[in-house]
Amino acid sequence: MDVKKELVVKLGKEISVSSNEEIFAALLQLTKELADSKNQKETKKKIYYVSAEFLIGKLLSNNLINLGIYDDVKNALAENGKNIAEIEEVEVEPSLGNGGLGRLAACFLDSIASLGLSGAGVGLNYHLGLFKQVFEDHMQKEKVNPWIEEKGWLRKTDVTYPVSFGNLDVVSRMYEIDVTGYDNRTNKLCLFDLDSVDDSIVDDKNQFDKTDIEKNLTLFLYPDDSDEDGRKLRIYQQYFMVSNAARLVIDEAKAKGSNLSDLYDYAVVQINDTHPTMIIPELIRLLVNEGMNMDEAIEVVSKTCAYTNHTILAEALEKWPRHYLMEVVPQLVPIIEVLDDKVRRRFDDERVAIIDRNDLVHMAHIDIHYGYSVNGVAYLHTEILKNSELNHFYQLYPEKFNNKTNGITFRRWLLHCNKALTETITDWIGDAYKKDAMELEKLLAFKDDSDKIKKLLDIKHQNKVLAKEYFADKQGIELNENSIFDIQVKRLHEYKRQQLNVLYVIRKYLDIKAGKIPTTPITVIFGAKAAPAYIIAKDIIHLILCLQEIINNDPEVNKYLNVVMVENYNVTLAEKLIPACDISEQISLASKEASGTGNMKFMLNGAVTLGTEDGANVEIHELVGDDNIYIFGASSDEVIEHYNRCDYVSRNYYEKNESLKEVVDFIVSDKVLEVGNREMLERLYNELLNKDWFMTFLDYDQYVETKEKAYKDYEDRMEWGKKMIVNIAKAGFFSSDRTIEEYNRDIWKLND
Ligand code: 26Q
Repeated sequence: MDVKKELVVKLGKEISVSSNEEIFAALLQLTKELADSKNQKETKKKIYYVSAEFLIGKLLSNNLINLGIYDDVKNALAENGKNIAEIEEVEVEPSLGNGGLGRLAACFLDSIASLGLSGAGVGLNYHLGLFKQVFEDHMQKEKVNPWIEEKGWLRKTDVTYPVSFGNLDVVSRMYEIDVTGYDNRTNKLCLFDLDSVDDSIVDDKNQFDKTDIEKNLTLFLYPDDSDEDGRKLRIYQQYFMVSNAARLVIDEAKAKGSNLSDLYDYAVVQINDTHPTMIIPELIRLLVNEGMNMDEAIEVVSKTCAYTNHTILAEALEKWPRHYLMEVVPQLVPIIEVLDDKVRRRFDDERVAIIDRNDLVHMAHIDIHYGYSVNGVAYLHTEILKNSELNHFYQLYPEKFNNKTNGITFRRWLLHCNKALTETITDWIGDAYKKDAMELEKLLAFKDDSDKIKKLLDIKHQNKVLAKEYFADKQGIELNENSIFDIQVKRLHEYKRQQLNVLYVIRKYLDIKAGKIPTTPITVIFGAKAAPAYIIAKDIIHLILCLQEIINNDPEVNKYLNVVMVENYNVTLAEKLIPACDISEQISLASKEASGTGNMKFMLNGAVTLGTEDGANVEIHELVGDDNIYIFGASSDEVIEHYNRCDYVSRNYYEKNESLKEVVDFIVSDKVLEVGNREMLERLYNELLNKDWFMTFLDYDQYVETKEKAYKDYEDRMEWGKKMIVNIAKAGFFSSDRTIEEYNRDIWKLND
């Protein structure tokens, strides 16, 4: 295809005289046509990945890469004085996810299409997505975040379904977004919406009438720690999503010849955490409506649905009061009661009941009893599920439990975001690794080759310069490209322990003030949104922003240490920061981070991990070996022991440790109070001293010591470069292509 000619036809004029917006629109059209031509006939069995979140990021460049025309487009534009990076800027990033779980769903869609599997994502078309974060007075404020535009990837379809709630009947509409596979088929992401939803009911403080379901149903994505207020609306959203998904599954199966008793030969529904769990009673309800008897319907659905667990935090497991369900989805309650009744007849164990004594419906319990597979998302996570968190269930159904260690799509997280590294790797080992990620291991042959190492160090430096330019332009932030980029970007949560990193920053600041100067300057970079109702998380952001102000303006310190918190961290910013990173902070309290996927993205881009033995860090450690990772902190067993014995007392650590005491006291020192808010800082200080539920103080000493070691090792550039090579070479295991092959082999079995 002559890309240039196609573009000129679409533009109706020369590229050189077209605006960036016009070129974006033309590329959008071209991409959609090409994607369409790769729609393939569906195989008998299809995977439906049902998820409340799909954090897809911008799509233009990824689609061009997957369709094989990125370079042609880039060159055609360049010949006409246009820069593809500027065209990318025209696209608005949809924020249809909170974090890991939503981004994983997006990576999976890419891999499902790239492996040529017949599959679809099913979710909701949130009009405003997650809030946009801005900083005012050193605090997070939430603003609306519209993303739907006249010219975008969404296609309106004619598919509509009636959906009934207790007090309201509505008619849905399906929208589609093409999911292009890398040199393969095109699948669809199906997002359901309501025509009556009205963006204008949201005021400038992000507030709206929560009772007007017809107008608000798909306005927002709920943050992962939502307030009481939004809970009922979340049930409306969840039912709306699964009711549509169930209809889609059944309609498509029937169209392919299913008599519904064999539904599981035509469809597999992967339930992404408990948010889509109501699809189980809903499918049962629909099958019964089609004339099937209840017992058979339950059996058919149980052979169709599989569940993925993404969290071990007990407080994050969804439990809905039965009376909420009675109000919103009364038609499901008798079915859920039958499901509970059957469980109670089989097992005399309150802990595995679906409806508990307090009349709470445990969504995960529905999935485990009435799905045929339960998987965790990293080795350690699955072990903890089996041996402690879900042990009662594991005893009942050992055969259902399996591990699927997460992965990331290398198309976005290497080919797209790190062009220089991609080119160099291709130069060195050819491009087979683009389809078979394990080929990256060939790079190990170069780990003692000083020219190759110099080249890698050089690419890292270039990427720092690119990040510096980007953040200077977009956020007015100054980054020192000659400093160590030490990065922690992820949702803000106490278990992820941004506060531990902050304690280190204070330690370093005080050391520099006392004349202990680092050899190489350090830039500690944070990026994180806090759920609007998560008070302590917002206090931590406040402290980071105060430190940023104090440290970056202190002439004695700012030559050696800088603190930067980027605003509104999202997929686009991740693509700029990750390739520029030296040290990847993965410092969750062991046992709490199910997997993490940022850890994999950093590793693939040549950063070295500083982390605890948690989630997929355990597997990274295993792959790269002790010399190429910095591991510290209490083990998950020790942590679980502390919780069981209730014997962790943070104040004891504080009182016994001079360095720690000095650092913690600094939070409420005059220096910080001068720029910050007393109430917020004192609350955080007290929380750490009196509670510290995620054991920051327990790991403080080891963290400081290990980080100092990493900084010192960084000085030996050749040795450090070797660590970078090993990390990149060993990252192949974390390709989501591998993960999806395993899902297909063990759970979906699409090609049987
Ligand atoms: C629940 C109830 C009410 C409102 C919101 C929620 C809610 C929403 C989103 C609960 C949890 C989430 C998101 C969880 C999540 O992102 N988990 C992450 O999943 C990743 C992919 O498997 C893992 O790598 C991370 O370790 C895990 O934290």
